[in-house]
Amino acid sequence: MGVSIDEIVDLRTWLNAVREIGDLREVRGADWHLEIGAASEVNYRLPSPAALLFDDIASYPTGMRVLTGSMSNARRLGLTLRLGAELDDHALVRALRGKPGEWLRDHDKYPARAVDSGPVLEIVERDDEIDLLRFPVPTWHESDGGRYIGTGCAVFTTDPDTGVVNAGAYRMQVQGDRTATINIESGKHGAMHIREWFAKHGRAPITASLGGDPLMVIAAGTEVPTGVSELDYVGSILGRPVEIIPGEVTGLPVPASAEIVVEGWLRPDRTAEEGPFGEWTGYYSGGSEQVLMLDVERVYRRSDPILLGTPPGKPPHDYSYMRSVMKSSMILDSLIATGLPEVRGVWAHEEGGGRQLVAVAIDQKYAGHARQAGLLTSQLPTAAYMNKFVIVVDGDVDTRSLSEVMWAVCTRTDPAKDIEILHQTWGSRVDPLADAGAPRYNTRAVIDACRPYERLADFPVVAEASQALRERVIAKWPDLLGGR
Ligand SMILES: Cc1cc2nc3c(=O)[nH]c(=O)nc-3n(C[C@H](O)[C@H](O)[C@H](O)COP(=O)(O)O)c2cc1C
Ligand SMILES: [Mn+2]
Repeated sequence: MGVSIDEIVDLRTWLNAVREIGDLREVRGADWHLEIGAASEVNYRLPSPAALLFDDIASYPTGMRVLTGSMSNARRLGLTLRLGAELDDHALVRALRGKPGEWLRDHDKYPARAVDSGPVLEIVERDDEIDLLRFPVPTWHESDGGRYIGTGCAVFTTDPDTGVVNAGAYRMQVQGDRTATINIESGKHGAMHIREWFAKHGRAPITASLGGDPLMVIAAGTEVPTGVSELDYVGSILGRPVEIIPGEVTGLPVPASAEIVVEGWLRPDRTAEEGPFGEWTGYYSGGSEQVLMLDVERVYRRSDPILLGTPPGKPPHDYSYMRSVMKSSMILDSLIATGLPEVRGVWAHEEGGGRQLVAVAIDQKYAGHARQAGLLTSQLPTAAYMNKFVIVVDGDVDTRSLSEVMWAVCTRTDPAKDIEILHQTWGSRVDPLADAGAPRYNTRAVIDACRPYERLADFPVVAEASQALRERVIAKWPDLLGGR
């Protein structure tokens, strides 16, 4: 089944491709209040979740739609990254080897291109014509503080000195007809741009795309280095520039093929209470904080727009699979780049949000190899932030399978000598265990779940059928045993 990746130029053509591979389900009659969020959550827990396109949403006109589950399996994530829809989890990570480095290296060959028109200009709403709740913005989780219009979003800011555009995925909560808070962690590029604009000009210009090709969310939600525009990074992934239209009031980019884009200004004194919101750690966060609030002056949209929802929550959540794949490939690349030999695989598990639990497989070549792999991994710049557990397994163990990894821990780890605890390592404010106001250290464990090196030759033999025997019986009874 040949889906032509080059034909994917926006969310509509992306949906066609997803429909063609049998991965799209349309859901009618859901309520924006909790039902879209809960139906999406139930879907993420299925073995291979489909993409859900909600239409005929309660009290909204047909055509005002919400999409979730856009990148929650290997087929759709592979399509979105333009790598193909035929890869499985490991093949996707392998296909990504070296790619983030290439995308970065080539980004300046694909600067975003300004154009005059595009589907996003189909409808332009100005000032008091604007009502953000014209869109079926979900209340995603039962204890959320409100309706989040920005989950699968890309918030554009600029560096006031260089003009370089940044795109970050930062959650946006509707606060009024024409206002929405934008919750950005203070170290992020968008937050730095906003602080610089406030210091120099007393306000900060913003555009935010709230629906479009999910590739933009992957770029906006991934740590692309400072000074590199995520727009150019997306151009580099696509091999062609992203087309943008300068916004009427700020001149900031409005992606020409987007579904919905808002534009306006942030001002230091315009804040509102934000949250709580069910977050990727699996807990609610926020609640009492005052957060900067965007005064929306323009809405650019299609007549039947699709809001791209990527709600987090207790994993698996909307983008936990994407995060795992991206993290796994970046950690694999950087671990191999250290020169460590015989690395067989890496998986940054969804249970730990792609950060807290990383499994690494090696073929042991010398005494100390396993410990070296674990300690190195735990401190790689791509893996160190918020990590809690690195588990090192032998190459016969599938890092992707928690069941296999934990079997190795149960049978190859001697807790008294095979668990190294590290102190004062790189933690996070969003760690549910973190004490408010305390320094953001954490502790972590490197678990050596490899067979002891000195016993490799005489360690008990694994009691399972050989691959050849397994394949023979599957071939003999394909209907019975062939399903995954
Ligand atoms: C779907 C999604 C939602 C996210 N929500 C937030 C958020 O609300 N606040 C935040 O600071 N980071 C959030 N992140 C993480 C940032 O987007 C990520 O760190 C990104 O690198 C930020 O861009 P920047 O590096 O250009 O600042 C989210 C990521 C994804 C994929
Ligand atoms: Mn950035």
